[in-house]
Amino acid sequence: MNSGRIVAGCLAPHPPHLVYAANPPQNEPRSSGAGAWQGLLEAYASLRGSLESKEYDVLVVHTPHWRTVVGHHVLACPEFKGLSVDPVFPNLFRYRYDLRVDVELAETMAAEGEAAGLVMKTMRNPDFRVDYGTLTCCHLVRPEWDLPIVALSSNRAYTYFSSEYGDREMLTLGEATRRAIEKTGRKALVLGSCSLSHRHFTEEPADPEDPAFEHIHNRNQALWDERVLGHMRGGDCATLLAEMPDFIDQAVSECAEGSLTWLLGALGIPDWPATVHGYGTVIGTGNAVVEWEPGPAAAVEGGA
Ligand code: 2X7
Ligand code: FE2
Repeated sequence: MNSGRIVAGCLAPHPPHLVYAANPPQNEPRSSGAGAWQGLLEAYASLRGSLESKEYDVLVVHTPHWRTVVGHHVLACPEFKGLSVDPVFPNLFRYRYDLRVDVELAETMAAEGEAAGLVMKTMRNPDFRVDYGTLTCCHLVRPEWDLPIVALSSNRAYTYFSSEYGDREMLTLGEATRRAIEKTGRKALVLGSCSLSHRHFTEEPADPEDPAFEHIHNRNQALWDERVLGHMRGGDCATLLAEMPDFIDQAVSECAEGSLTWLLGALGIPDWPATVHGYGTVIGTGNAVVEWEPGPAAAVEGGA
């Protein structure tokens, strides 16, 4: 029996503000420490604490900020090194990275996706600049960078076709990801790197970390985020998926890039409760750090 399995699946949003606030040596800008995003930083600390008891050998992440028009792309060089700058917030995120990729898993994911009818492409350019969605998410979950990663691009299916079609592609991609993890015998942490509601303010205060400025953009977004988190806590991701197109339309959700649906597909559409480590806003967007233990069926199939 193959022992590959998902050890946990997490919604792990990537506002670069959170890395900025943490002042790691890799990031050039220094924060004021004024404290605007404390709740979300604590949520990530809580997630890291929970993951300490789990053993895994790779982080697999789906990122909204590596956008591909033809197919789903996957990082597939053994190493990537460089400087990643957030194009919208260069004042907050100029991050030097030096990371390893699990190429065997990446190639197996591409093969499984193709076998399921998806267009897949392995990224073989060693000078490719890794996007800030991948880097921020992985840094906040495991700042040590001591494990390899695999990163998947976000295909434009939702924009070019429809949310319904995009969701179908991402569920298929999530299932292919799970099969690749099982086939290669990996113990994997899977990370959907996206915000929930996503309309944001278009101006920053003099100190971007000023807590007086930070709040949800509008009440509609807050209500949608509460509803979605209710489905996660209540173990009803089938209803969450049924409502996904409305959530995307009505709350300008970053789920339109597919990361959350891919995660739910990888986990087998959870009908068991998630742990919500915390929720908070960043420049008006709604963000939640959420963890699913693997489902009962996956735990049995995967073995120890
Ligand atoms: O990419 C992002 C995001 N998703 C949310 C908030 C702020 C900045 O960048
Ligand atoms: Fe984003």
